[in-house]
Amino acid sequence: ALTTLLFDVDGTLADTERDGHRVAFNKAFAEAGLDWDWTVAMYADLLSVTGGKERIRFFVDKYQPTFAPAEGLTEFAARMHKRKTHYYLAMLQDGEIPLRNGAARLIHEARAAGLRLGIATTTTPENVTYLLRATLGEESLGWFECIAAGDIVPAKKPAPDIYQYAMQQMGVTPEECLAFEDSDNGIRSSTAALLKTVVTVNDYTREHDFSKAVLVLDQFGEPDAPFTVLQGDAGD
Ligand code: XBP
Ligand code: MG
Repeated sequence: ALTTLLFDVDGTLADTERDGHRVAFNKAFAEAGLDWDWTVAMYADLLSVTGGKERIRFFVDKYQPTFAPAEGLTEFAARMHKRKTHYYLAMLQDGEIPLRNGAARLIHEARAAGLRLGIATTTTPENVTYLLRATLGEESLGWFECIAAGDIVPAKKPAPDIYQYAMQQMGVTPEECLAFEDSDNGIRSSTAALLKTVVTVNDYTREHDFSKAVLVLDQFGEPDAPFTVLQGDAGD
């Protein structure tokens, strides 16, 4: 029987990428005196790589191949990423990034139904706690038995490791869990961990391949603004 819901964060609980992470990366580049501008369009390509440090290195390799920082690319990316995280956390703290439509309702209803909750994300741990605190309140940090995030597993999504880590921490099997994702890398990770997966799409992921999802929705929805089923049967 279903006992546990496992949530992705970026793109699933909140639309964090276009107006959050992307903007924070650009602020870090500007602060460092670099004239790099990750546009909305280019960021769709950059999102093919999960993890902010990994994404910076991917960008340099592909778009700035002659850029060779004296400290080395790994160190440079780590240093840039620290500043990016600083700017991103400030945006969360200022309440600039809301949860997606229906996400809070789903979490409240799941708790009321006695379901266990966990998080499996490639983003930095503080990004999750700041988002939850700013949107659902301080006490919501305790609603999630496991917040599996960032570099806790070396192989980020699409590898299954972060979901397997979360399930191991919670002592649950894939059969009793349902995962919530928004992207190709996300569903590759969750299904490789043998998880049934519900997808809510967003502007960056609408065209991704979700053939392995049990259900694809445009959003979680609210009673007065219901979701549209894009694939599967919400009655199952
Ligand atoms: C999210 C990510 C993260 C964020 C940025 O993917 O790939 O890298 O874009 O966060 P998913 P950091 O939703 O599949 O977990 O910069 O903290 O990595
Ligand atoms: Mg995601």
